[in-house]
This record gives sequence, structure tokens and C-alpha cells, in this order.
Amino acid sequence: MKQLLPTDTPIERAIVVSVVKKGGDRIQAMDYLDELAFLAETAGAEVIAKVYQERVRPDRATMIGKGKVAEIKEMIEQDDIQSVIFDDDLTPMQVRNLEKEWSVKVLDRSGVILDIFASRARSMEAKTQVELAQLQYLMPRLTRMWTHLSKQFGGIGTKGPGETQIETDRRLIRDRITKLKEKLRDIDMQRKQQRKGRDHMPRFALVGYTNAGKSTLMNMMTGADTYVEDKLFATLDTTVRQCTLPNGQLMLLSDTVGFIRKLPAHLVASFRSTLAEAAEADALIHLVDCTHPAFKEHIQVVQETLKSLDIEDKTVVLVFNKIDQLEDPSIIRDLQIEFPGSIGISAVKGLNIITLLERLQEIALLQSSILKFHLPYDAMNILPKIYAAGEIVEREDMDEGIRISVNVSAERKDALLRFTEQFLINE
Ligand SMILES: Nc1nc2c(ncn2[C@@H]2O[C@H](COP(=O)(O)OP(=O)(O)OP(=O)(O)O)[C@@H](O)[C@H]2O)c(=O)[nH]1
Ligand SMILES: [Mg+2]
Repeated sequence: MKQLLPTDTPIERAIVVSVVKKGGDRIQAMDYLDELAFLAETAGAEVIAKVYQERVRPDRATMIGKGKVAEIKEMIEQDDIQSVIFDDDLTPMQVRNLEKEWSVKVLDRSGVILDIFASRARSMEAKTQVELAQLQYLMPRLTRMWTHLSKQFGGIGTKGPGETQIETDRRLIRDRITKLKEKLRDIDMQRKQQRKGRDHMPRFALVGYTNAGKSTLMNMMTGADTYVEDKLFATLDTTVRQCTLPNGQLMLLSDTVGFIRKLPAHLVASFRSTLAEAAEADALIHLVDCTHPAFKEHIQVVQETLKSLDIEDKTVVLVFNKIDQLEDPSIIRDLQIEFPGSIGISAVKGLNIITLLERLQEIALLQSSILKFHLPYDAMNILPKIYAAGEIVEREDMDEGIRISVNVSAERKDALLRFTEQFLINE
């Protein structure tokens, strides 16, 4: 078909497909398909149709049943479809069988997510992390593809060069994986170094499902200009900015990559260094788009992802965003009953941001304490340690020494007291 308005990047026409357990939740299934379609659109496709099939279990050869395969084949021919995207991970054999049947590209959700990450990665760190995840995704597929081939055709002529090729490819990939891991370790060290200098400020990290509005809130609170878009995974790097609490104290806020259901495990693992900011924060701001029909599941997905990253046991402030879009504002009251301690805000309209800031201030105060010292002049070697430990609240230079008050986080308090306990003034 001839395009009337040719563009530089032709849009791929796609069908998204989901297999649901027989008797499963139909509304949830539709929501999963909508999300898959959103992912496909973010990756640059135009979704022409959403198909789902209920099955007791997925078909080993083709994931969906014969009838559905034929039905989709017809759609592909009629609607000039170029790719079919499945919500579940496909085996290499399923991909091959379906591609043969339909003569179009067949992808799975993990592949699409990796594709989006690859096209959006800008920084060296993000690029390295995505490449690592892509290779790790590819590796078992190379192996399994081979095992399958040797099993299917077996005998003479199927080993030899094929096996050598696979072995060579695997070795190359393995070497590259090792290199990428080393590179990430270096980047990680540099970041740790950068973080050292600002250790004394209370640190909060924004976490949440993709598209919840994290970057919008970051911009609203700090005046930063982090990239915001109504697409999935607009942010892949971590941005850290200063922000002032109502009492004038400075805090650090970080914005990072969003989470999604079924985020490929390799991707989560390789984004560890990007997520270090959240892992080391004093508390997390878990932002939720409460206008999304599946927001409760989103909350769970975020909690599970944090768990898989060992980011647990942290103070979490649950924040419901986009309340400007709620038709019935009484929903916020219901949410606050169901989720005690939560706050409803609008990052775009700036609604209730002050309530959030006050909550953060409370947490900062709870987690830090002000220590007062009297340092005689012969103990001046301690002074740099006090300065490095936190924010100096007061300093008075007197004849017999220095009186100094410092605001330190709970984390640093013990370490500081080890050197300074004898100079502490109890008031
Ligand atoms: N109506 C409304 N829309 C909002 C609000 N906050 C954010 N949005 C919109 O939600 C979309 C996603 O916002 P982002 O700030 O990019 O979301 P994010 O959580 O950073 O997303 P990722 O970086 O992709 O994980 C954008 O279109 C925003 O304009 C809000 O309070 N109200
Ligand atoms: Mg973002």
C-alpha cells in the first residue's frame, strides 16, 4: 500500500495479543492488553487490533490455538500488519513457528520493553545497563534455539558448523557481558564518590509505576526540567536536585526510572546502580496515578519490584497523584481511609504539594537530631569531622573553644559520636 504522507520513520502496524487463563479476570486481561498496546505505541507502533484468548494453558508450539493463529493471519493480510506482539514471553520455537505461519515479525513484551529502553537510553550508564540486559535476554535464547534445532533435526549435518557458530557467539556475548559489568562497577564507584559530598542532607527518592508523574512532581518541587511525556519510560536515568523544606532546611530529591508489571528481571538487575539513589534514600515517595483503573495493582508491582531490589524497610510516603482528574473528589477521602497516611496531590496543578513537603519535613526531623558540642582549642582536629557529618546549625567561637551544633542523620550519628562523645553537651 502506498503511503500518501511518507514520513522518515514509518509507523509499524501491529496487533497485540494476550493469553489469559480460562476463567480468569476479564477486566484485568483487557487492562493488560491496553498496557501492552501503550508499550507498543511507545516503541513506535500503531496498534490496529487487540486480541485475547482464554486458554487452560498456553500452546507449546504457538502459544495461542490453531483457530486464533488462522484468525490473526487473516487480520494480518487484511490490515497490512507488520508485527504481532505477545504479552507473555515466547520461546524461540514459538517465535519461529508463528513467524513462519504469518510472515511478519513476532515479538514478546520483554523484547518490546528492552527495545524502548534501548531507544531511550542517553547516558553512558543507561546505555551500558540496557546493553547488558539485552545480551542477557539473548543468551538463553541462543542456547535454547540450538537445543531445539538439534533435537528437531538431529543427526548428521546439524552439529558441526552450527554448534561452532553458536559457541563462538556465546563466547563473544559472555566476554561482552563481563566488560559491561566492569564498566558498570566503575560508573557505580564514581557515583558513590559524587554522593559522598552531599551525605548530610536528608534524601528522598521518587519511585512508582511508569507514567505516574514522578518527573512532573520532581520539576514542580525543585524547578528542574526533567523530561516529562505521556509515554512509558520517559525517564531512564536518575536526576538528583535540591529542594527546600518549609522550615528552610535543604533536602535532596531524586527521580528515576519507573517500574512496570513483568519488567524483565535482567533489566531490573542491571538498573541497580541507577536505582542506588533510591536504595540509599532516607525515605521513599511512592507516587501513584490514582486515576488509572489498575492503580492498586500498580502499587503492588512497585512494592514487589522494590523487594526484589532489596529496597525494603524504608519509610514510604504513599502519594496519590493526578487528583485534578478525579471526577469525584470524595475518592481521595476513601483512599486515605484505605491507605492510612497517604496524601492526594496534583503535580501538574501544584495541589497539596505543601502537605507533602510538611510530611517530608516531619520525616527528616524524626530521622535526624541536633548534636551540640563544646570543642576546646586543642581538639580542633575534630572540627572537620563535625562539618562533614551534617549541616551546621550554629557556631560560636569563644575564648575557651568553639560551641557548635550540627544536624545529623540517624545513620551518621553513631559514627560521629565515636570521635566526639566526650565533647557533647547535654542540654
Ligand atoms: N492530569 C494530570 N496529569 C499529570 C499529573 N502529573 C503528571 N501528569 C501527566 O502524566 C504523564 C506522565 O508524567 P511523567 O512525569 O513523565 O511520569 P513519570 O512517572 O516520570 O513516568 P516515567 O518516567 O515514564 O516512568 C505526563 O503526560 C504528565 O503531564 C497530574 O497531577 N495531573
Ligand atoms: Mg519520568
